[in-house]
Amino acid sequence: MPPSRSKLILCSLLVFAVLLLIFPSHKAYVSYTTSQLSPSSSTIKPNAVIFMLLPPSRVHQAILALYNVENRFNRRLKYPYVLFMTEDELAAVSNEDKKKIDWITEGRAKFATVTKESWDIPSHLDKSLVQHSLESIGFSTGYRQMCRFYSGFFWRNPAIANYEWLWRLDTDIEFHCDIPYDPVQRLIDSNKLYGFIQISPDADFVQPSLASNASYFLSTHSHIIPPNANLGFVWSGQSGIKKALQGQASNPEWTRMCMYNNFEISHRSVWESEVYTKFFDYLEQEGGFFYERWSDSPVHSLGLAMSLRKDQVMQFTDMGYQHQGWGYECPQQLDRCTCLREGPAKGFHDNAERWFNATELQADSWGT
Ligand SMILES: Nc1nc2c(ncn2[C@@H]2O[C@H](COP(=O)(O)OP(=O)(O)OP(=O)(O)O)[C@@H](O)[C@H]2O)c(=O)[nH]1
Ligand SMILES: [Mg+2]
Repeated sequence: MPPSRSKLILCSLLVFAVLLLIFPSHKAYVSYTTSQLSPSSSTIKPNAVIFMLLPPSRVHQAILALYNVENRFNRRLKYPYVLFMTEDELAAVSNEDKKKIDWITEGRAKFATVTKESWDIPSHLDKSLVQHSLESIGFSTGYRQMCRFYSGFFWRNPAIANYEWLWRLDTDIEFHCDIPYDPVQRLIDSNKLYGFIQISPDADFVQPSLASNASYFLSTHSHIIPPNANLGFVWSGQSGIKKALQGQASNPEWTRMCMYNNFEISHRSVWESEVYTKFFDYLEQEGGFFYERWSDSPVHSLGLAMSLRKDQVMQFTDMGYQHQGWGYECPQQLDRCTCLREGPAKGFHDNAERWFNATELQADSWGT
């Protein structure tokens, strides 16, 4: 007797369900090629990921940050999250916390481990010098590992290696405004490669030789530096830029201006560029991530200044983004913001002009 119509439908549904289990839906995000960076159809979802690095002691803080990010924009945008930890750190995260994260992010967050290469103190370093630096400059080994990871490795980690747009957030952050648009799409539509909110100076006494090393690198690699790179962001005035190009600049010529990169949306080509990868490799050999406290914020900024033009960067000013309880921009007259322009937001200045109005090298000065 032939099977009834309803049995046939039931069977096909079962087969379909089994197939879905065996072959989960293919990647939900379409890749952009670099040539598609020009204005694109907003119906194509950017291939982007939001990622954080955190030790177990910051899991609760991360949960609050994720809840805020979901409420402010990502429940709508639905970007996936990757939460980076070392293997040992990950083993210390409770199932209860994992389930909370799963719930808050509607299953879009996954934990990933940092590779040993990107975390362990490199074997070519002198351990006694590292120890001396930890005692004299301060900043824990974990902090320095974090700075090195963000300086040279995050984009290479297998968990985010297939994403084109990389959106870093820290655990100690809060958005005071709803974000009703897609910031990644905005970068793409505007043909930008890097998005930031704020610029801050970093201290030089904890990284006494970073600037002179960057200047030496610049002088030995000037042939690969793009002609309109925004060198004036990190080197003071015409004379500072010229000295830097000659390999003779150090802290006095360094503006110490840094992208405040606890919020940072970047296209991976920024980090994969010949200039940036060679710059990081050079710094790594010099050992300053552990002999001093070279931070990822100035390292990124020195690298960006050597590789990007002013017009390849975008600032976001309407997010009410705050890091670690410090000063932030509470935008005027935006119903979607819940911040007060008193307290930490009072008198806030984002220093964005330090990138966009930076000194430009006179055309005939290159290489002189
Ligand atoms: N896995 C791991 N993550 C860390 C460690 N230290 C810091 N992080 C993460 O790295 C990010 C930046 O760390 P913070 O300590 O907030 O550093 P910061 O804001 O640059 O520095 P301060 O302004 O000096 O506090 C945060 O998201 C932390 O969760 C660590 O030892 N292990
Ligand atoms: Mg912080």
